[in-house]
Amino acid sequence: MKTPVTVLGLGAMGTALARAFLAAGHPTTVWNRTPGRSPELDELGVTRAATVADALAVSPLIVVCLLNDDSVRTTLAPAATELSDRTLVNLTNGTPAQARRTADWAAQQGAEYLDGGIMAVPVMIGGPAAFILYSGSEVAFERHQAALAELARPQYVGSDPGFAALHDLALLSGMYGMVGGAAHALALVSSEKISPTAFTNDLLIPWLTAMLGTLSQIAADLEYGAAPGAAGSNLAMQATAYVNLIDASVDQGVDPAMVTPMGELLDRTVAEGHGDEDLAAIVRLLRKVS
Ligand code: FVH
Repeated sequence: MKTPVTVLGLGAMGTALARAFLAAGHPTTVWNRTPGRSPELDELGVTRAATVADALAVSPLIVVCLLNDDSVRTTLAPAATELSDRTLVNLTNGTPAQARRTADWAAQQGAEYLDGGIMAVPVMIGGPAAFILYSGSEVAFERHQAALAELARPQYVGSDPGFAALHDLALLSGMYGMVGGAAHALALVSSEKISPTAFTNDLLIPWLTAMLGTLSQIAADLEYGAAPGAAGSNLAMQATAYVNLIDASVDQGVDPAMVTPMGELLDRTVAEGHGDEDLAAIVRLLRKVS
């Protein structure tokens, strides 16, 4: 028999997780604060627990996917004694500090702890593009890796329980930078009679795709250092051109709120003497190291 699994939380993501476990043949018990949520799971054979304690009692593997850290703590605390000898996998979005605190608390209850960062939206769960980052107990990860693989490709990023959250938030930073930049780009073109769809499909996506290749170079410069004068697109030049991006936005009636901070960072980096360097200098500035 496949490992029985409990899923706490039947929001959009928890429901997708429970559905994937059920589809893979795992006996699946669920609990949700608001009872009766996601009725479609009933015909897939889910078991609904009346209380959190009941839900924890029946499975060695407990997956929690709630709104935030507060909801995880208030949900688990009253049933803490049921966590002994369980593996607690917390896929709720949170900070590294929250993950480390929950790991300490879980250890006090006699549970193994894995923190996770889901790199997918609900519809991707169980599909090939989804992956989930895990950190914390390596023993627990190896024991339950096959079950966790039913949800998404599992990627273990270290024994520090905070590392999954750190990687998750770093990846989300990259995503929000991209969608924020795209939102500003679309505001600019739609200030004229330009098709947002054609602009996005014919120009924006190919451009961003081509620029993705530069990220590896920035990372390598950061890690190993760039040769002096090696910057192909030096920051002083970029800071000068960036002013046009702000001015044109204002001229077109577009709020520059999304793009102004990057201009300020470019200016600061140049002012601190790094105008002949590439974008790795901005990373150093953000990390406040010289
Ligand atoms: N959905 C997504 O695209 C992203 C993908 C990446 C990972 N995130 C994180 O996953 C967590 C859950 O997200 P979700 O999409 O399932 O969120 P909702 O559909 O809003 O469901 C929220 C569930 O949390 C329950 N809940 C809220 N507050 C409490 C509380 N105080 N005590 C107990 N449970 C609580 C809520 O229950 P109910 O409202 O139905 O009673 C839902 O089950 C999240 O960390 C994302 O950042 C999703």
